Amino acid sequence: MTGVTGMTRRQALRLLGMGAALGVSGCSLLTRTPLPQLLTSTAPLPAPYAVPLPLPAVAKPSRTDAGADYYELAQRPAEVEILPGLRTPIWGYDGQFPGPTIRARSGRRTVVRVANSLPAPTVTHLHGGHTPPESDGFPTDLVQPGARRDYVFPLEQRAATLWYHDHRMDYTGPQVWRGLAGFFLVDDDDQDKLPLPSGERDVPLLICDRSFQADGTMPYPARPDGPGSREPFMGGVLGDVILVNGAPWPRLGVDRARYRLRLLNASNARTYELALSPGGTLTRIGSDGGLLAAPRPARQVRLAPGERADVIVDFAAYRVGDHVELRNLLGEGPQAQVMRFTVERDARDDSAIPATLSTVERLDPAAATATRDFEFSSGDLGGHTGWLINGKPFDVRRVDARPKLGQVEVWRLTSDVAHPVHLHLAPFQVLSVGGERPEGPPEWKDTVELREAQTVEIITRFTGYRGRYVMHCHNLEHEDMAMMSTFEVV
Ligand SMILES: [Cu+2]
Repeated sequence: MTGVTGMTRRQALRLLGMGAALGVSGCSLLTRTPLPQLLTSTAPLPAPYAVPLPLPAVAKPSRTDAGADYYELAQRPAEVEILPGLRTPIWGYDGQFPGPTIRARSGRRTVVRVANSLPAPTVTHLHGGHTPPESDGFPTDLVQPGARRDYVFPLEQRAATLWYHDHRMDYTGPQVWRGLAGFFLVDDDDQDKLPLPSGERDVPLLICDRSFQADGTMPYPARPDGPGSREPFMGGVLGDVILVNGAPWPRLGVDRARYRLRLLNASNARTYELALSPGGTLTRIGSDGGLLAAPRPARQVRLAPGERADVIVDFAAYRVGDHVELRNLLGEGPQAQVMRFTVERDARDDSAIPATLSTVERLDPAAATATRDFEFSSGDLGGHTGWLINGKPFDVRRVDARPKLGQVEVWRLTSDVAHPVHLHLAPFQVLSVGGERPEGPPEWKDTVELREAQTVEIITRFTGYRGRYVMHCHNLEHEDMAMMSTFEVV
């Protein structure tokens, strides 16, 4: 394996990071490394907080038996009203955007039959799922138009906020952009015993950005001359409309009570730093991989593409009639606004935030049997720029790492510009960020943001299944332009 060697390399990367921070025209100054670009809408955009927050439909199993629950989802084109008065063509699971929410149970086998009625092949991945390889949505395990596939999820994993989305090689960006994403919530007995807000006060919020043409369509930048040259958007596509559960800057009326908000950044390339205005506490109780050991109050919560955070907001801290905005501190103008809560009434609240939420085992680096280095950078791919891991583009015929089943490994991830890195199969803990150990007890994650010119060390144990999986950048434009690597659990 190629590794990051010594200070010279690191100093060089730090310089590149400065370039990225000073980027002009969407490029890093020193490297010409492309940064995400805003795609500007030509449609008239609604005033913020004019549209009520929709909640995705909860899917019902088509049948259940002693061993499993069975769901059927049809991927199909549909037209929906996203901007008031305009029809927007989408591709949706069951024609919906977001797709139906699946609520499943830890340890209960869940089989999802995906039928493809779209004019293009698809792949479905359960993000955060501990899934056998044949159902994990390897990027070339295509479901052709007219075909269907049963994805089998044993769900031998703890309660967590997962999501499912398209994962087709080279086309994940456009296909998710068109609407192929939805929530998949796993519950378990341990979580059920806690007095956390539930029912109508347990609200999934799928946050993403899109742009709209005057006719209501959500165009996605074309690939002018083949893979790898989606210039100038190869750094990532940003929309100028912030959608929550598929609605632009929506509003939600709430009781003066605690709410559990399941925040998911389902954007292609936009990172959020979420905060309440006029101020307030977001108490983090869960990460990508389920409940934390203990609640962690925060003023802001940062989410890179693919990441989730479960937070509690206690609206009893406000008065009836107050408006509480959820804002993105990294956005500008309308992109700094996400949604707005209005405190409508006093109400009884039997919920609580227990001081102990769960038990999180700390993985011990001394137990690691291997340490591997992965460097995420742009590079030349024969005349055009591509996104590479250890200098190589994704190649389905190549396996870059062969961890052994049951073994603990440390993976050292280094960036040029920011990359949110997602590991399939194996939940991990962050050991260090830029050489510093993160504060607080460990959390289970499946996606971690590498900031510019940064090294993040993660530790994981490969359990459950042997076979072929991927690790990749979850900036979907980077992913589509080859920033993906295959590992095989042996
Ligand atoms: Cu990336």
